[in-house]
Amino acid sequence: MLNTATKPEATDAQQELTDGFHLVIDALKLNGINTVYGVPGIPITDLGRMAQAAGIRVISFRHEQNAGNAAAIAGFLTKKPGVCLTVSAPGFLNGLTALANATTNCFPMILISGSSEREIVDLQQGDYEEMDQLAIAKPLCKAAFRVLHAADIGIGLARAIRAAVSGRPGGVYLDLPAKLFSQVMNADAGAKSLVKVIDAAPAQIPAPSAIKRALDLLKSAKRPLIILGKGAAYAQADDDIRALIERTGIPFLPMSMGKGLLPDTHPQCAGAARSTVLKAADVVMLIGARLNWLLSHGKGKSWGDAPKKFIQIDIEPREMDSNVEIAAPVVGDIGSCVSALLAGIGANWPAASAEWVGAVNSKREDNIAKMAPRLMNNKSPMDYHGALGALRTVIKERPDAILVNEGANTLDLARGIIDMYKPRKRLDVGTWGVMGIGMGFAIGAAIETGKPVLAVEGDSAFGFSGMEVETICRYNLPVCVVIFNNNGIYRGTDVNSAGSDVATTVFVKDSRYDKMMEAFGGVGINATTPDELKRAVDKAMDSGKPTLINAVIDPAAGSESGRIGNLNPQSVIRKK
Ligand SMILES: Cc1ncc(C[n+]2csc(CCOP(=O)(O)OP(=O)(O)O)c2C)c(N)n1
Ligand SMILES: [Mg+2]
Repeated sequence: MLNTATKPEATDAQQELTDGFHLVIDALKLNGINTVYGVPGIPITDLGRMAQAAGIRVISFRHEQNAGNAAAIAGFLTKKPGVCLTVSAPGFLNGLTALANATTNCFPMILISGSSEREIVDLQQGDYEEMDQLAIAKPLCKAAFRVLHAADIGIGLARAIRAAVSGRPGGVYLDLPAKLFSQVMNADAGAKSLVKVIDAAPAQIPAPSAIKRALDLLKSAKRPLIILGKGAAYAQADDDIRALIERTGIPFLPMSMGKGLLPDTHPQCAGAARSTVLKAADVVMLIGARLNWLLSHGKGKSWGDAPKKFIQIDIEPREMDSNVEIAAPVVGDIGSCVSALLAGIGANWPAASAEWVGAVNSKREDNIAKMAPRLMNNKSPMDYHGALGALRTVIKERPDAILVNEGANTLDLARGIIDMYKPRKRLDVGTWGVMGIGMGFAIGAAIETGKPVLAVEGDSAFGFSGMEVETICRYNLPVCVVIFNNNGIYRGTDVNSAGSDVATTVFVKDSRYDKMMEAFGGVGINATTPDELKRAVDKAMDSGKPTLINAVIDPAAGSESGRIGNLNPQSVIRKK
């Protein structure tokens, strides 16, 4: 049903009217967008109220970046664009970081921002929150549109939805100037102007010749490897991906957010033998994974000297040859590509060589065995391994729970230690390694899935979005935040060699983050041993109550920048 207003003075030919506010809401609903994340203010406060009154769930945040991150992860989890609604200039800029991050990570998202009066903005006459938002957004997202007339709202939203989800998904900016909202038009004409987007992300079928080339290469491999990226998780082609891997018997390596597509405990999972398989493989098939810095650009030391050939499955043709030559590009959506590969493989595909599979397995078993005792230590204060050993069991016992993870050591070690069992259950810092996704992702995931969320956060990482614990309490979300409190960034032990200020990487010692949660009526717990931590998390996950656990970690346990310390530039004249 369209929302309508009746013009009071209309008499004979009484006209049903609608306006920009109602058309935006109707257009969202028509396209199945039932949740919006945002922060209210001029000119979108009433839009939020009216959307809520019209049955859209409007989740109000404390900062737009977190609302934007919630929208972005909603897009990743549902394949529908997550919508973030912000005010002009500063609110828009706060949301823009999340939009740019969504674009980099290929998450479909639409940032809708109110904006100030075009006539004044364009003459730079100093309007309230003046900013040429469209121009600023353009280079940071996949597409950017502005709607000036109420009659174009339907088309504007349709274009935004298509741009966000079709082809390689990404962030879209939609600029709605304040004046648009109160523009009035005939309700029938308004209803007709709306567009229900049909087949927003059309299948992109790979060429049969590309499939044949890929299979020929794969068949010739002696030491094949499949790498699963977050694109593979996004595709929701879980059964076919699993069948492809199991029928070929090829070892697979999941990227961080590709974890759980097949369980990390699957006999073909090479996660615990990563450095060995990257070096030794002769044919590598990338499924929704890019050869960016996270895979050392497909060359150099981590890939070893053995010659390699790549098969790459990606929806974006320009991804091919981005870093190294791709011998067999397969361009199409991952679902269609994997199903075509499966059809080509048929029933008689030769199993991967026992020698190769055996070598990978023995390396993996060695590494797992080496790690095992460290995960069982019950030290106090905890080290990362002891604390993560406890959380690993929590997820093993609750494979449906969603794990959000950010930090440096807290991220890198959790990624390796906590096994995932189901697809799209691990949400983290992604391509940029950005801090600040924590509470936004946790809230978005809880709202979209209704599943319990465990957010494992470095104390620094948490600080970027920490105020949203109030939002978690306000909406009574089943989120358990565990803060790995080591008193700082990487370590809590740095000292400033000059002056009286503390070192740049340390925080107030022995802070009690659990008290923050208590301030808003949630459960706060201070845990000093892995056993205590496990008990507290179990309780939180079972009760579904908003909980924050301050996990006391040895300030000396971490290392600089976690696993990527090598990326720090070094001064050669550091010590005079
Ligand atoms: C937006 C943003 N700002 C800064 C950084 C740099 N950075 C990387 S990790 C990190 C925090 C690491 O500390 P913490 O979260 O406490 O994890 P720990 O290593 O101590 O476990 C920072 C600030 C970043 N990645 N993103
Ligand atoms: Mg820390």
